[in-house]
Amino acid sequence: MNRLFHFPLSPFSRKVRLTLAEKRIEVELVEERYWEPNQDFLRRNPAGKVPVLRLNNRVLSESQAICEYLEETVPNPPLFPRSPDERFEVRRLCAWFDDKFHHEVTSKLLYERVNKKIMGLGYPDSKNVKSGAQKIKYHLDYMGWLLDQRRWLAGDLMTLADFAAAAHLSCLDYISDVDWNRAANVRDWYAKIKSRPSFRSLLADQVPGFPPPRHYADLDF
Ligand SMILES: N[C@@H](CCC(=O)N[C@@H](CS)C(=O)NCC(=O)O)C(=O)O
Repeated sequence: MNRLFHFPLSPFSRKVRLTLAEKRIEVELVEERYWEPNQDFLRRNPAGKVPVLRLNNRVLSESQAICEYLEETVPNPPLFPRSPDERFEVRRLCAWFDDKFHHEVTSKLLYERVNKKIMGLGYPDSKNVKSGAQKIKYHLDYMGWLLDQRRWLAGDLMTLADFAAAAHLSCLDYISDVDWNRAANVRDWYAKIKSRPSFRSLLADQVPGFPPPRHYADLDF
């Protein structure tokens, strides 16, 4: 049985879930409390991070490496364009969201408000929350600027870059930390992604103690 060891509000897990669903690869989702000691989990991924995918008896970790492996082994539907220049742009933007956005926004808002509580690490640090709330504005503006020139973030096709971005933003939307009124084209982009069948399982996620706001699963938010 193929399995994805994940955590519902892990953006990296979400990127892989979206890729698997787009490519219609069925997996059983196994929730992993990665912060608790677990030898089995460390054997699967010595880095101690989710997501980990068990696929046809292979154990795969690192979300970008997993998604690129899936792209190569199950090419349809493609989540990368053909030309090296366009593929470069997809990879650049995946790194933008998984490195820069993650460091400046996701870790400052989601990890402070939710992960700390779940892991028993105390209260949010208000300095970090303030910084994340400030920085997300710049990222939404950057996305708006990209979408002024392109239909999707990396070009005229929907790609893994859109899923990387949507994975982070959907986690933040779960805690109402995205101002969708800031840029109409970003809101329209998210509405398009959110209405894809691959997004359904993300919209059904529930984290005990943190009920999502009503708009989170609403396609007409
Ligand atoms: N580069 C990794 C990052 C994965 C990651 O940081 N996952 C977080 C959960 S969102 C985690 O497992 N953190 C545990 C840790 O850093 O020890 C990937 O893309 O898979």
